[in-house]
Amino acid sequence: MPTISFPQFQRLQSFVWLLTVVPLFFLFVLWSNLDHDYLSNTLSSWQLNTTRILRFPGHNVPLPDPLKIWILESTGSHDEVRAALVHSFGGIEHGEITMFRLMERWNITDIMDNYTMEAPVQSIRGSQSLKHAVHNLSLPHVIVSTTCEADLKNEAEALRYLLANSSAHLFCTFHHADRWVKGAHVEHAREWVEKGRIDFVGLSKHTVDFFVKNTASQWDSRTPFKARAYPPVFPVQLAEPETGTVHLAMQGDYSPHRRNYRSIFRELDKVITKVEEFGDNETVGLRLLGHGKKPKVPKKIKKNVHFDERLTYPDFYSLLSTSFAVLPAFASSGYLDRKASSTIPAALIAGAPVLASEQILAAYTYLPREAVWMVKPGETEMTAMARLVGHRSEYLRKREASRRAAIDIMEANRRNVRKWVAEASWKANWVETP
Ligand SMILES: *[C@@H]1O[C@H](CO)[C@@H](O)[C@H](O)[C@H]1NC(C)=O
Ligand SMILES: *[C@@H]1O[C@H](CO)[C@@H](O)[C@H](O)[C@H]1NC(C)=O
Ligand SMILES: *[C@@H]1O[C@H](CO)[C@@H](O)[C@H](O)[C@H]1NC(C)=O
Ligand SMILES: *[C@@H]1O[C@H](CO)[C@@H](O)[C@H](O)[C@H]1NC(C)=O
Ligand SMILES: *[C@@H]1O[C@H](CO)[C@@H](O)[C@H](O)[C@H]1NC(C)=O
Ligand SMILES: CC(=O)N[C@H]1CO[C@H](CO)[C@@H](O)[C@@H]1O
Repeated sequence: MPTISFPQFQRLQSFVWLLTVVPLFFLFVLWSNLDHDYLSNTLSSWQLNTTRILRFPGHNVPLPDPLKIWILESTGSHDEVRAALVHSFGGIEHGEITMFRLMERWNITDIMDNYTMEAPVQSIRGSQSLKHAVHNLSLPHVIVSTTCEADLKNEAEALRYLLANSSAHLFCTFHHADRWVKGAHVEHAREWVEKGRIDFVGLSKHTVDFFVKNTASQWDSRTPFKARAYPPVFPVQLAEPETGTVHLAMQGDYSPHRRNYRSIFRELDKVITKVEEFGDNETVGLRLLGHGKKPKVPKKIKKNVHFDERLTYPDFYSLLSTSFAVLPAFASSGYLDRKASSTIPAALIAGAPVLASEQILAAYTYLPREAVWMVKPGETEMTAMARLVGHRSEYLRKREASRRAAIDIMEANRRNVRKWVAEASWKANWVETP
């Protein structure tokens, strides 16, 4: 029988020792980086990578009861982002939401009224009343800013009051990752950064990356902060789709700077011809759901192009939900690095497949491949559509995958938001732990 002689054993032992210590060392470095180096915030993708910050004890952190949440929107825009934030923060047990918003548009409240909430919206007020509320109401633990670029300016006085006179944590949702190098809103936000009381929230991982790497890296302070990725998705009741027309949809501002209508119109023919080949009396409808100055439609395709203007949100999502494909048709590459397009979450909310490229999937990491139509390299959006219009059973699968993805994202959002708030509670010691 072979025996392990002493020297060999010793070598083995030191090898084992190395095996244990080296990974522990790297793990230690990784953890401490995740906690202290703000560049690590690129890891805070929506996929729960924040769980890797192990020093923070996560779910065991107690939250105050009640947990007071103020949701702020001072510009009268970004209704969908507000609706999503209300749904996600509304999942926190023992929460109480007070909403300060400039206005309600296009019946978005009909959608929000249908949410199942742990944290009910207890009162809805005008955003201008925030400056009184800080004197009259009991102060919040959490402030959620929907349009942080503007809210920090419009409600600067009230927010500075909260910074000085409460322990509230600010979730600052930014929309333009490139507009945070300097300015009054940046100076204000950095006061919160210095106190460790702000999380920046971007609407897709790519905008968070841009914010952290290209924008905040120009600040002259290295105080760590967290930046989170948050896909703004919320539930709506959807009608069952009809058949007979192949609906392609584009949504948003009709401005040519936002969507590339020209090339879509030029090539819509290809799809129409393809559908006519099937001989099933089917037609192609290109629905443009939006507002603004309408683009000029070539005569040839006039009967195929429909402008659905100024729809209420419930109508908008039910119309979008019948689309065979939602076309992003980005007119600028900004939607792939510094801005998050509302088309992608809108399609998921409506449960309709997006026509996506590899670049779109890489930027919008929450969009699963099985829920989209893929444009192949070298194809235009319309050549891809002409290739795909016949794939009806695949369409049903993709529609299902899109609906499934929305549900998964909403659940992940509620879990993530709860965790972010728990981290703030832990840092601020809102609940004394014995
Ligand atoms: C929108 O809301 C208003 C007020 O609640 C209501 O009168 C109207 O019918 C709604 N419109 C639609 C299209 O649902
Ligand atoms: C709200 O829910 C009710 C009941 O399910 C439904 O009839 C109604 O259409 C929903 N409203 C919206 C705007 O989703
Ligand atoms: C709150 O305080 C302001 C002044 O600080 C006052 O004008 C207002 O009437 C008070 N009450 C309410 C309900 O806002
Ligand atoms: C904090 O509260 C005190 C007392 O109400 C007030 O005088 C002070 O202006 C507040 N701080 C800020 C920055 O608003
Ligand atoms: C096709 O459409 C025409 C005119 O709308 C109609 O008369 C015909 O019955 C339709 N054919 C089929 C197969 O649906
Ligand atoms: C940016 C990043 O690191 N994302 C990772 C988050 O976690 C998931 C699952 O652990 C990884 O697949 C991602 O790559």
